Amino acid sequence: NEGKEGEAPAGGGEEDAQKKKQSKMEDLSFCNTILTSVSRSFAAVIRQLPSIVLVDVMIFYLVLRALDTIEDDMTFFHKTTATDAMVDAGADAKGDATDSSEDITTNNTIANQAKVSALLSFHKTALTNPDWKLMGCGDGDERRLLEHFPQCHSIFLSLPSESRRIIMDITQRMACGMAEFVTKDLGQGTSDILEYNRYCHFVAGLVGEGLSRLFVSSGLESPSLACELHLSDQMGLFLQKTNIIRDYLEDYVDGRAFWPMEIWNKYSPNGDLGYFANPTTEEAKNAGLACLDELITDALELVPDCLAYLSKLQCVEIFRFCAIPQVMAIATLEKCYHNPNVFTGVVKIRKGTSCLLINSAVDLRGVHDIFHWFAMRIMSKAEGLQRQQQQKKKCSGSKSGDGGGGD
Ligand code: RWZ
Repeated sequence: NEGKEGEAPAGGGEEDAQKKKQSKMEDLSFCNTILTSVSRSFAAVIRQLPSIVLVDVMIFYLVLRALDTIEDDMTFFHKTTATDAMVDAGADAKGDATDSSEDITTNNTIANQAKVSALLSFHKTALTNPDWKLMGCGDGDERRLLEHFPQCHSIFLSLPSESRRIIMDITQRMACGMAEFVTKDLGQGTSDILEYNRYCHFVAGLVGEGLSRLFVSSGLESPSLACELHLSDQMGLFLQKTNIIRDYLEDYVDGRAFWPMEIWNKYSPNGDLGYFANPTTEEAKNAGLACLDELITDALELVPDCLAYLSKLQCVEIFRFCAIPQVMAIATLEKCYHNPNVFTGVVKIRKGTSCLLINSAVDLRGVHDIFHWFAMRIMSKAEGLQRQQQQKKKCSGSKSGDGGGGD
């Protein structure tokens, strides 16, 4: 895409042009390396995309990952930036937040204010100022991504203008949605299913919309795909809900939980989401499992729309890019169903299983078969549990007048 954006070297600038090309190569190499370090699995599916969309999707991922790192940072007021508006926000916050930290509430409020302004200005700073970067936010490779953001920006600038427009639009709308949730106390999860869906729409559903638009603008998919906003949203929701279900413990101990109270409240007798974490009693254990199963059932309702979206794809590589995370998600949900490990540690699908899934997710038929197989396994587990419960009822209260044959 380089020639397009008019970097015509004015007379005698051939060496300059050479240098620019060299540093562009270094920037692209940085993006490729950092992508692999922040997400092995996404790097793999992105890398098999046709070259006309590959870099666009890669930059889309890195930009949103940078935004996500800002959203996740819990001590935001400590951060400073290289540029304008955010420096002001950071400076204000620093001035007020004394190191004595007597008032944690005040510090959190300040941190949240700084975070909200960082999120709301992200598209105007990170995506318009080529020197923008953020030091000391997040850890490890995510921190490195933000500290070296100009290298990402350099490749962003070389994308076609329509791709840049799409990435900017989605980034701005996602940031706006994230900002709405920063000020909410998520220690006890989201409130109702509507709010749970809304959060998932911002952080994942919009990704689906952006990807559809990038596919269409590359010419690899039909323009009508960009109109399937509901289907692309549901694709993102299915992945996000699966992560939220699986990451219960990790998110809960971090103080940012997403399980909707409208659902978990039915199972927690003390009105605390933490009731399910590391359960010691049989009651707590069973309550957690019942709640988990209901959340999984809610996520499964998205499956028909996910299959409908996949059925509209024409390009095989794009199909695989979209289908692989989906089959991983259904496998994860099956593994989580009624699994007490969700409440004590991490649940991961076996390496052999993921290899098999990657190899089968080549066409709609393969994906259908995988979804059917895991849906059947979930169904047998559910039926087994139901039989168990009926058995218990019969033993304990045969005099209770319950006719027996439940549904
Ligand atoms: C897949 C091109 C990290 C971009 C967004 C996603 C930040 C919060 C995390 C970039 C699958 C997990 C990655 C659900 C989309 N949002 N949720 C591209 C990104 C699920 C992907 C990750 C969301 C996202």
